[in-house]
Amino acid sequence: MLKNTLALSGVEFDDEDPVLDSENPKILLLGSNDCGKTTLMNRILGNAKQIAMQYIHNDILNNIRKVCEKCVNTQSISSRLHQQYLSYCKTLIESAPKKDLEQSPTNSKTMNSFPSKSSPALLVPKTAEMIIDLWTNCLVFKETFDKYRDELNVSDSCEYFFNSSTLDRLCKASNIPNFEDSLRIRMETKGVDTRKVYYSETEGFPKLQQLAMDEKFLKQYPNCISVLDFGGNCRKKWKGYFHNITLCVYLVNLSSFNKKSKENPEKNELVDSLELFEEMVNHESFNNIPILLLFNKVERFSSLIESGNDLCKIFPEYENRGQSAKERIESSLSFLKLKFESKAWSRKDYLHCRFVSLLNNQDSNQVLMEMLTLSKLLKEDFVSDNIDKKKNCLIM
Ligand SMILES: Nc1nc2c(ncn2[C@@H]2O[C@H](COP(=O)(O)OP(=O)(O)OP(=O)(O)O)[C@@H](O)[C@H]2O)c(=O)[nH]1
Ligand SMILES: [Mg+2]
Repeated sequence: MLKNTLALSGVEFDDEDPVLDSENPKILLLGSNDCGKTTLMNRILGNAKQIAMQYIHNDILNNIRKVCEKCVNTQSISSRLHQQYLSYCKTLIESAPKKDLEQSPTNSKTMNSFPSKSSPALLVPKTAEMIIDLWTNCLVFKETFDKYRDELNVSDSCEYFFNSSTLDRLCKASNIPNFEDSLRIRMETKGVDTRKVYYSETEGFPKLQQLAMDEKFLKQYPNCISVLDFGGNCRKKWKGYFHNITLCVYLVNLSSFNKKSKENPEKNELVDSLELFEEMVNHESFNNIPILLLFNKVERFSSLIESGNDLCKIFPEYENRGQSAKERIESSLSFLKLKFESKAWSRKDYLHCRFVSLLNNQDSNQVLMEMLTLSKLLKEDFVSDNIDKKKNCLIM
């Protein structure tokens, strides 16, 4: 068996295909952790991938715990915290889970049962009240959050989940998570999550991938592809999936330029993603295969640059040429695009770069359309009829 170990990132793969599903065209979603691969999968599925409320509660409590621990354990912060808020922090640390959530590799269509090994940490209204109070009234807590969010690796969706109306809604026993919640939750993927998804050559993906296929649905969306969502922190397990590929989507987390890589803690996350990209894109398994390079979380990147962050901390060769915030954002994005393109030295003709936010509906719809177009799965006339709509997408 041919085995190919990639030197820098530790990715191993061979020519065995564990999916045994070679009839369908295959789209791979690759990239380092937290770049939005599972978010993209959720976009493809519509809201078919239901998430149990406990997962959301666990995610919120886990994120709040990290900030509370920083507040309690750092002398200079705890001494500035009002007694009441200090006691809130201690209570929240006690009631929170101690680990980031993981999503096991699965082909099942729902995640409505909690993994049996972990005990669900539930967000009761009293706990939610403490979080809301800390978040809205405690300046020291908010400052700590802003200053240490990258170091603590809290989720990019904290602002959404710590919001009082979201928390109030999520605490109600009768409530089920909505689609927005499922897009915002952060759960690491373990291994590879493979889904069969349906599409039509003249309509693209349906708004919602149905779980029970009835005749009417299959008539409208008769074609099938496999989409593989790889866990960014399990690169050693990415073996055996790299053939019969129709399209490779490589995602980059633009907001990660201040973070350390979880996979290689001595490296910067964005640098790690760049190196991984170079190894992936130039490998012979990807010869002649279109690559869609998605620079994701562009809205968060823009706000980071606006608030004074700069790429030259990690790329000393970067010269900021912009005066206004808008110019600085554009100049940083162009720099990153060139940087990634320069790594795809053998694959220039096959590379398509886009700046997107997968939390944005319009960007996401364009990405889904582009995935099918690049995979050549749509009828030519349908593609040309729809090409104009791309003008609103962040394309450079
Ligand atoms: N601000 C912002 N957050 C995003 C965007 N896209 C995804 N996210 C969030 O970023 C996190 C990304 O999580 P996933 O999609 O699970 O990341 P992943 O690439 O599957 O990560 P692994 O499974 O660990 O490899 C989630 O909390 C998403 O809600 C975006 O465009 N902007
Ligand atoms: Mg994932």
